[in-house]
Amino acid sequence: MKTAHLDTFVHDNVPPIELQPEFIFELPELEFPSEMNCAVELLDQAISKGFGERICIQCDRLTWTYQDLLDQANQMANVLKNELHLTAGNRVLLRSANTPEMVAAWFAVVKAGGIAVATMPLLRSLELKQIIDKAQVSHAICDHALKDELLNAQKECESKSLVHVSFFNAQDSHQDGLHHLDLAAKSASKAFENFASLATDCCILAFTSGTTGVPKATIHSHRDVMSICTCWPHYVLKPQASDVFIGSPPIAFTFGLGGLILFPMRFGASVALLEKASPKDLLKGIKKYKATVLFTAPTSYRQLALEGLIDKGSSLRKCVSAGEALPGPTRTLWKEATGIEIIDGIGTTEMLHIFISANEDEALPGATGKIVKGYRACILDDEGKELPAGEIGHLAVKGPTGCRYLSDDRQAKYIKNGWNVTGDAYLMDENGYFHYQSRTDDMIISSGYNIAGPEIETCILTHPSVGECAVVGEPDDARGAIVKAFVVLKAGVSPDASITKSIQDHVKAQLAPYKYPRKIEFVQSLPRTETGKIQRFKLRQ
Ligand code: 3UK
Repeated sequence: MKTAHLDTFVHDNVPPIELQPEFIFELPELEFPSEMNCAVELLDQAISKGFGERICIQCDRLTWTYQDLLDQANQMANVLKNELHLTAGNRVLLRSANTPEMVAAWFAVVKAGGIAVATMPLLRSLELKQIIDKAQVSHAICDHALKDELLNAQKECESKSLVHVSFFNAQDSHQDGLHHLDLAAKSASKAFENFASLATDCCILAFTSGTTGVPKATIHSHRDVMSICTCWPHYVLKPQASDVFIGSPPIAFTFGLGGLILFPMRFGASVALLEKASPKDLLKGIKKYKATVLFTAPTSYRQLALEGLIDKGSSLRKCVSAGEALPGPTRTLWKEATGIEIIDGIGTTEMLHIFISANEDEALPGATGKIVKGYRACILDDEGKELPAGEIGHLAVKGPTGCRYLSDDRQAKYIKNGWNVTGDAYLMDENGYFHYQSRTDDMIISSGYNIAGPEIETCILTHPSVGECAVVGEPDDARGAIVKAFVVLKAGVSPDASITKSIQDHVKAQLAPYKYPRKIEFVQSLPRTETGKIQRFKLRQ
């Protein structure tokens, strides 16, 4: 495999070919030219298509057209190249909430042939340090308000690879000794000579911490980015140029990168970016920007619906849920409140975006959906053999994107016979719908029974007093493990023995009796990752 990069660090650290998944390009629209830069495809091409004067990004502070974003990105790219000595293949860390400047910086980096390493704003110096060392980051672009943790991380790094740090959106930037990308960009040229990358060159490293452990960096190329823009959005989401996208996932989470930046731009639509995205902030944003396409996680849908924050009169027309399994009761609540059927989809950082999903017409409550065009999926047993319909096993998928960790032993665990194995227990039914069971390592084995926590969670969520819940296995001498539920009660309900019994009876009445939660602990909130996932390992401790 060749590269156009001059700095070949990532290229030199891709997994060996025998540990890579099989890539398939069965759709004609996935035949990309060998030379391609996805930033040019999505941004410069939008101007060529005549979208220049359309709104691209809005936020509290400003509105940018496609032309504005191109100008900003080109000016930043010139500064990166001419002042900060960016070389093709260098890794550039981005640290910001979801802001227009973060998007401009992302495009600037990718246009210049750099590799964007977007990070979540809540990360602390220790976590940033791990990322900088792992990816050998040479440049960082950071919102001035978030500078302290980054500067600390830079000092603490073993590798000393991070040499150029630049800031934007400083309130008062006079002679503070720091480099200010936005100020420098003002006097730079709006014309930029885009880097002629190969389609297979890396353009982003997406970090994923999984449930525990040292973060892994997944390698994605220009072709991967264009592939995810081609498959799920065209065949499932089907947005229009008039759509206004909004949502909660950070751009550093590939769910957010795709849903809030890449996909709207692919269709000439626009995005309203929120720096904070609690359910209340989302609601305010939906009203203010008359948003039509919402991307968020299951809990956010549940909260918006339960608290009566949303109604049928909203501007929304499409709602996408990912990151965690969407419980049937949450789908129903949302439909009752808004009249909208949620589009569920499972994606992973390794696969870059969604590969199993169903649109509004095909949605089947309790199932994630069917395989997205361009991908293939099956269920494997523990030995890696394909299982027939109806049997629970390991979800395996392949398509135009796939898992490539940057120098990481865990690569071998994700790939089986060319399939990407996501770590999820699923079953496929006779109609090709995929039904989520649990994470494979979260399966509870009690008295010899395999119990999938999410099934019990779904049942508990239909209890009228329950706000949120999570189910884990608790070690037990007699049974191996017992089912334990952590429950957040709805406002105004107080925890006592009668509620415990009422929830237990509710489960026993609907599921096989061995599945009922023998223990229930009431909590104020559930521990979650920044991407909205319940941290079950914390509950098990
Ligand atoms: C779980 C789901 C059931 C599942 C992601 C959309 O979540 C994303 O990526 P991550 O790497 O996590 C992947 C894991 O999350 N999961 C995600 N979506 C669903 N489980 N139903 C779902 N709809 O365990 C999976 O293995 O953080 C999601 C797009 C891009 C993404 N990166």
